[in-house]
Amino acid sequence: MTDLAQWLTTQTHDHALASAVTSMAAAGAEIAGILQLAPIAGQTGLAGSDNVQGEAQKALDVITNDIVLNHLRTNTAISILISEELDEAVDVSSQGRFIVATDPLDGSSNLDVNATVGTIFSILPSAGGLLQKGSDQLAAGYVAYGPAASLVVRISGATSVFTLDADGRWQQTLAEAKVPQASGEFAINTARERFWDAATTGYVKESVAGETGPAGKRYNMRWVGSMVADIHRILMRGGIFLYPLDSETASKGGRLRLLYEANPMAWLVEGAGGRSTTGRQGILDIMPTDIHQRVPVILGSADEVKRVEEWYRRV
Ligand code: AHM
Ligand code: MG
Repeated sequence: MTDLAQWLTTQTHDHALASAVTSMAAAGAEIAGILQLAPIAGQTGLAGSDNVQGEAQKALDVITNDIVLNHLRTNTAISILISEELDEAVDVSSQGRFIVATDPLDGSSNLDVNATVGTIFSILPSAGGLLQKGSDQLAAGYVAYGPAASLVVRISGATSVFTLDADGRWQQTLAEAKVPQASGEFAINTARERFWDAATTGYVKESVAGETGPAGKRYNMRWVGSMVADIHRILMRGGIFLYPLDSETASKGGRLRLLYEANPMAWLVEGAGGRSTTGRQGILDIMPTDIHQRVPVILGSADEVKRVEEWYRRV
């Protein structure tokens, strides 16, 4: 078996970059252990504070943010940490060559029901400053805390999948994830239909029409409500994930965050042969204006994403 350290030597000659990925993987392994025992430790409730997005923080949002910060603080390759849970970017090491942007605990509303949550991260060159396009990422990854803990990571080549073993090591279980080009599965919160724009409505209507409709095939719908879980499914077996701009989220720019949700996921999905867009622009081409900026997110199997883009051109 190939472990993460061995794989990293095949992906980059830059030891500092490899160490940044290693630090996030180590944080993920520690978080996996904490989550397994959180209900016993009484950590699944609210922390009593709000984050910068005005969302109530769970105790574990705060705990996992501290775990990530502690792992990065001991790594002199890291200059700055941007986190969903921290209003401002945090200085780490003045000589550090890399910025890490993270959502330490994505989908935390799923904790109370013991469903999959995740940690998402993006690694950017310090030289580019806080606001850089997703295409400038040097590496990205997430950890999905499901029945097994899965680390999905990409430097610049393939998107690769690792599983946490009993000794706390990440063992490669899929060398190259490949998102199938075609799929019959979509993931969207359909309870928001009344807020959707014409393109989203058109795409979903076409999809639920089944074999005799314009899409000419039958679709299934899946929505965990945890981006990491929904996108992990798409990476493994195809499909499309949509959190589009809708009339309720339009004033904020969307629901999901560009730097630590949309960009790393788009980087991983594209590395696995999939496609990503806001509907009107490639996610990785967006020049950010704020570290906590929100954007519409549509990504997954290339044929399905192209069909949504086609709708956006039409309406
Ligand atoms: P979070 O970062 O506060 O956990 O929020 C992001 C999550 C995503 O994981 C998920 O795709 C989305 O919010 C779910 O939204 P909804 O409540 O509309 O189902
Ligand atoms: Mg999140």
